[in-house]
Order: sequence, then structure tokens, then C-alpha cells
Amino acid sequence: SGTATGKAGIPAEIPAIAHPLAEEPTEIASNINYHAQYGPHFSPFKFEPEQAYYATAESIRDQLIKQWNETYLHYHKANPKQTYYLSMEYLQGRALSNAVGNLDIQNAYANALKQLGHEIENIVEQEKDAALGNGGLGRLASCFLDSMATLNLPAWGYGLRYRYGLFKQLITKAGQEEIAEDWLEKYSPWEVVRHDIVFPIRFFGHVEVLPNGSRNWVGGEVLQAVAYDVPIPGYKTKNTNSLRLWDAKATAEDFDLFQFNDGQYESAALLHSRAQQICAVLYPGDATENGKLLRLKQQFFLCSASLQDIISRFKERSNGNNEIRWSEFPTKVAVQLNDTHPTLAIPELMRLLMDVEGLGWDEAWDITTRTIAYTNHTVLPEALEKWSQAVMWKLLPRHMEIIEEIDKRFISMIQSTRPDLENKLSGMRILDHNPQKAVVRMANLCVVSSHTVNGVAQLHSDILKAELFADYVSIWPTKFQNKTNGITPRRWIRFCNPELSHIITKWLKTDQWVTNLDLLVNLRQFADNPDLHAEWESVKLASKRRLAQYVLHVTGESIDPNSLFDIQVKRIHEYKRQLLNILGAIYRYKKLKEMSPEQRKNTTPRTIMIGGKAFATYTNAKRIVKLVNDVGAVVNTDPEVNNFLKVVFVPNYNVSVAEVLIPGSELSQHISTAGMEASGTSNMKFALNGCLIIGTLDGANVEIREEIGEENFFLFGATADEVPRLRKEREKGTFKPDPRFEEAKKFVRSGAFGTYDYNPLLDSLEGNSGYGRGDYFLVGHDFPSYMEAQARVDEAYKDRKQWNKMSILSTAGSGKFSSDRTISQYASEIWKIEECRVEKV
Ligand code: B1H
Repeated sequence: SGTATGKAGIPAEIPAIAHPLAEEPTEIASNINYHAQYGPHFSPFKFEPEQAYYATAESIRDQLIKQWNETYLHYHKANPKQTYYLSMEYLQGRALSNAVGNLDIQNAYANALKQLGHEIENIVEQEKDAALGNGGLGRLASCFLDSMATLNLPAWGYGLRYRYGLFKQLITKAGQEEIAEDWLEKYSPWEVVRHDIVFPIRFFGHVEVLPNGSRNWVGGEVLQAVAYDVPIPGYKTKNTNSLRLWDAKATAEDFDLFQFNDGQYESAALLHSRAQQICAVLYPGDATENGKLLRLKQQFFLCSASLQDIISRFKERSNGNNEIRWSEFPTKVAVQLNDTHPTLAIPELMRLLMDVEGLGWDEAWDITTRTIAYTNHTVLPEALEKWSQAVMWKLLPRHMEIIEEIDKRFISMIQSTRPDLENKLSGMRILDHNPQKAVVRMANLCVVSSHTVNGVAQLHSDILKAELFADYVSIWPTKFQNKTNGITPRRWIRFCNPELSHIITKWLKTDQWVTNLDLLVNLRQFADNPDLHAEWESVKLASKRRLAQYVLHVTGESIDPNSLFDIQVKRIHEYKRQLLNILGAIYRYKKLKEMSPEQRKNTTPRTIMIGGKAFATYTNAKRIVKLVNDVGAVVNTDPEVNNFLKVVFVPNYNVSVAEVLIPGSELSQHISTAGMEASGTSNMKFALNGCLIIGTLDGANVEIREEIGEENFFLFGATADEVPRLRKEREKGTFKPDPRFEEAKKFVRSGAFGTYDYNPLLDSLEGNSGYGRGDYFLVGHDFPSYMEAQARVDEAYKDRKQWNKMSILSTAGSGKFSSDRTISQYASEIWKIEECRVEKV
């Protein structure tokens, strides 16, 4: 394949072109006009916000492309070890504001748009979120991409280009309704299709044994994976990495012209329609697994396309050495599995090395295990992936042979080296031959085949070592690590909260904190400074007003910016205990009703906001959404109390909504049953923006509390090590529930919030066990200490000086939770990769 230079392969330099990049606002405006007129997507005579958004995005993309290409060329020449992050989810959110921020061209673009009659704030809002993920796991992947580029690391993301990302949540009388969100409805200006980067992906078929004994997977159906690249700019650096998203297609040869001419339109295009199904929708689960064949196809599609691409790049860069030195593969390639969803990368890499490249088992295994590392994100048993062996044999016969062999070799290794573990083997091995349902345990396959396994917060990693993976720890004591999650300070404070950022920069006398978040500790010396307090409080109030405007706009509810803004936003799940929050609100409402008007005036007015999506078939989660809405409908229209309490369900929570909510928050709730939330990452975003946390000793809460100081954290609830004993007591019926808890439930059962049947939800909280009962999440146990912590919040809020100080100290203590810190640790302790900075562009 030729290039613009006429030579084959990647050129030594990028040829010059006559396309001066605009820098001055007037030039930028003319560049935006150019895209508006010459772009093939819209009529040239319309320049409303929508057209202005697309033209602006394309103009910014021009700015990115040059440094993006230079980055690729630079990595190609330097040929460093490179990381490939494999994830089924990315929650990218909006790209325009992020790109102008990272490129530091915000002002120039704002001016240019003004010249064209538009405000950049409105143009930014035109963009639909790219929501190719469900929740924390997907957003973590996106924060990691931002940090990898900002740290100038040769590190890429691979994912799938879902046609429909996470559903849009509508709130109706019935509660949550889901509708497909068409983020590609028009087109995305941020992706570049690479028609020249296409790999075949096989499904089904059978294994053929060649005369020389080697094995070969043939037959079945073959689809094509096409690369769509999304640029990932780093903050104030030239490095611009890639997120490569695969889409599926079929070829012209797959189209049966004869059948079509015969009127059999559907069967003529069978493979084309199968291809469309692959990337049609993001699997909308969070922490549950329902064993859909299509989901397994998606997983394999991602793994196979990415590994073929990685191998071809390795070969391309080994060029010159006529013979490819496969043993060097792990010195050039690190593959990180974002949970078990891309586990098939393991047998696929083995297959490609053995069946396609001709290596033997031992060599292939050595390469695979030195290349792959695995991150665990949950200990919830229902989220630990197990795939039916029968389904796997059908869909991926060669991979099942390889998995069987890995399992067999693992067993004989244990039998010969660790006879003491033989009684544990049935739980440790990869294949589970349970006659009810024979399955492959993906987490076990990952642990056995990875060089490193990590959890996502200290407590979570400790639990992995002590429980889930305890038996493996005794075989491989050094395999297990912790990498506490982080968030990108660019999106999560610098861009979403520019006013607070400005104050921080002013008091620290530097803006270096944006890339060195530890510098925030220097705010501590000003924690009592009245001038800082005044500025801090006024910025918070402005953000609260903006948030109140937003809430009015999306719900019609007016909320008082002088009340305490209390927010819980995350996926709806019983273990996250939104039910604890709403029962607390219900109790608060009941007590307010019982008070005299004089007594009410001594309370702290609160606005409780709850938001999040429920998995479409998760009935109890949907009941919680309904309950929150029903409580709001009663409380907010009750003239006796609605100056002291409001309850608002914020619909369709997503990345962009978070960017409005978090700056305006004063208290946020991270109240999962201890031991169940692996990390949480929104807790970090809230703390960074000066929001206080009420929470349990779970996930990263533990470390946040350590960093910001225990006096600045409203702690309550059982600890992780107490949970098993408390569950037993609950089962035995020896637990005596607090009367306040009983009162709150009874109030709901009385019909105070309408006629919807909440009994199934409330029954789940009863101590007597039985299906759906037993209060597995210990809402009853933690209720009294939760209410006491809430009382401490109310008191603390009355002392504004004290509250401001705690708020400043929250921000000051958040330095550790930069994803730059997390990614630096992955880079040096797992991937062994180094900075590869692009100097010239
Ligand atoms: C997390 C998931 C998850 N852990 C299954 N596990 C999924 C599991 O589609 N599925 O089937 C999707 C997602 N997500 C979250 O990861 C944890 O619950 C959070 O505590 C953590 O902060 C986040 C990032 O590590």
C-alpha cells in the first residue's frame, strides 16, 4: 500500500500540506465557516447552533489531527513498549469542551464563535454524550485514557462502536422508562473511520487437524471488524492517543445477489444483518450477567480484532529484523483487561500465536502470561462472569480446546507442586463441570493467565486477597496488587468547575495542580482564612444556582439554593442503598410534619437529589426509582414542609449531568453496604469539588477519609468484617430493628406516598429470611447510625465557618485521587512502560 510519499509502509515524516491551522479568532471563525460550507452533512445556508456545533467540532478536529498523526509516527519510530487497554465500556461524555480545554484554545474558540453570532456555552450543549458504558467501570476507562495522553504514555484504548449506547431514562407515572439513545443519529465528528484497517472475525465453525498435527479453526461465519478511531488529546501536551472502536460489517461477497434477485431479500443479506447486530447495543447491565450469546460474540469481536491489530503492529515495528522475535512481544506489548469482559483475549492470543504464527504451546503461553494483566472491579457473585461450556464450544470451538488445555495444565501443576491445595482445586480450576450447568469461570481464567491481578481500592484489593482469590495468593503471592482508582482532574474540576479552579489557582499561585493534584494540600494553610471562605462560599452558591436552574428545567421543580444540597447519583442497585437514603428522607418528612412551625424553623433546610439508571429488568431497582419520585411528589407539594425539605429525582443521569450536579453539591451520599462497592469514583469527584461525604467504610471512601481527615467525613454503619456476622444475626431473627426504621417503613405501607405496591420492596428489608427477604444489604442495621450521622450533618451545616473549612479540606485532601497517580502506578508497577513525549509538531 502506497502513501502520499509514494513509498510503501509508514513514512519517515508527515508530508507538508497547504492547510495552515488557524490560531487567531478571525482565522478560526473562517475555518469554522469553511466546515459549515464544504462539509457534506448540512445545507450551507443554515448556521444554527446544531450546524455551528458540527462545524466547530470539525475545526477542532483539524487541530487534533496533526498532533494525532505525529504521535502515531513518533511512537512508531521510537518503538517503545505500549499498553493496550481492552474495555467493553467507555463513558466518554462530551468531547468538544474537553478538547478545547486540553488544547488550551478555549478563549480563541469562544471569541471565534462570538464573531459568528454564537455563545460557546450553547454550542457545547449541542453535543450528545458518547455513552458507550454503564457506570463507574466505563467512566474509569475514559478517565484513564485522559491520563495516559496527559502523561505522554504510549497507551491506547480498544472498545466497540455501539450504535446505541446506554439508554435514555424517562420518568413517567409508571417510573423509569428506557428509550434507545441515538448518539450517532447525524454522525460523530470525533471519529475517523479507517477503511484500511479491517480484520476478519470468525464465529462457530470447527477445528481442523492438519497432517503435521497443528490445528486450525475453519468454517462458520466470518464478519469484518473495521476500525473507528477517536482522538484522545492530553492536557497541554502534543501527545494525542487513540481510542480505537471496532464496528462490524459484512463484505460484498457475503451479499447473495442471486437470492436477492429471486426476491429473498432477507436471506440474501443474512450476514449483513448479523453484522449489524454485533455492535447494535451496549449491554445495559451493571454488575449482573445474563448470559446472552450476543454479549459473548461482542466480547470475542473486541478481543480478536484488537489482538490481530496489536500483532500486526508488532510485526510492522519488528520490520528490518527479517525474523520476528516473538519472545520480545511482552517487551513491546502490555494488555490490560478491564474486568473479565475481554477475557477471551487470553485464548485468542494463544490461538493466534500457535495456529497462525506457528509457535509451540510453551512459547505461546510464556508470551501470553507475560503480556496480559487483569483488573477485578467487583466481588458481587452475580457479576462474576460464567459462560456456558456448551455455548462456548459452539461459538468458539478452538478457544474451548485452549481453555481446556490451560485448565488441565493448571490442575497438574497444582497436583505436582501443591498437593495441600488439592481439596481446593474444584473451586480454583477454570472449568466447572457442575452437571446442572457446565461453565467456564472467566475470573479464574484471568487469574491463572495474567502476570498481575489488581483490585481498585485498598479495601477491595485486601478482600480479593483474603477471600475471592485467597487460594491463588498462596501459589502466586506477588501476583496481586492494588491500584486505587482515580478521576481526571481536567474534566472533573478544571473544566466542569472553572470558577472554583480559578480560586484554587489564585490561592496556590500556580495552575500546576491540574497535572499535579497533590499540590492541593497547600490549600490547607488557608483553611481558616476568611477571604478564602468568602470566595469559596460565593462560588459554591453560584454553582448551586446553576444546578437549581437545571433541576427546574428538567423536572419543573424549583429548589432553594440556600438549602443544603444533598446528592446521591449512581446506578440504582440494592447494594448502593438508595433505599436507605429515601427511607431516611421519609423519616425526616414525617418528623417535620409532627413539628410545630417554630420547631421547623430550627431545622436545616435540605434538598435531597437522587439520580441514576436502573437495569431494565431489575425490578427492585425500578421500584426504588418509583418510590423516590412518589416521595418527591408528596413532599414537594406539602406547604407545611416544602420550605424545609425537597426530594427530587434527577432524570437521565449521565456524564454531562454529573458535570452540572457535582460542582453544586454540598453533601453527597456513598452509603453502600461495607465490602460491596469495590471503589466508587464519584465519591472522589464530589470530594474534589469541596463536597462533604456521608458514607460507610467501603471502597475508596476509606482512603478518602484517611486523606481528608476523619473529622471532615460523616461516617456511619457496619464495617466490612462485621457484615457476615450481622447477616447471620439477621437470618436467626435475633436482630432488633430500630423503631425509627420500623416507623419509616410503616409510613410507606400506610399509603402515604400513593397506591403503588411497595410491599415487595419493603419486604426485602424484613429480617425473616425467605425469597427476596432477609435484608441482605443491612439497611435495618445501619439505619440508626445513618440517622445519627445525618443529624451531625444538620448541626455542622449551621456553622458555616466550620462547614467551609471542612469543604476546603475535602478539596485539599483529594490529590491522591487523580487518575494521573493511578495511571503512573499502572505504568511503572504493572505495564513497565515509560513516557514517550512528542516534542515537535
Ligand atoms: C463495577 C462492574 C460491572 N464493577 C458487570 N463491576 C457489568 C460489572 O455489564 N456488565 O455485566 C458492567 C459493570 N462495574 C464498578 O467499577 C464498581 O462497582 C465500582 O465500585 C468501581 O468504582 C468501578 C470502577 O472500578
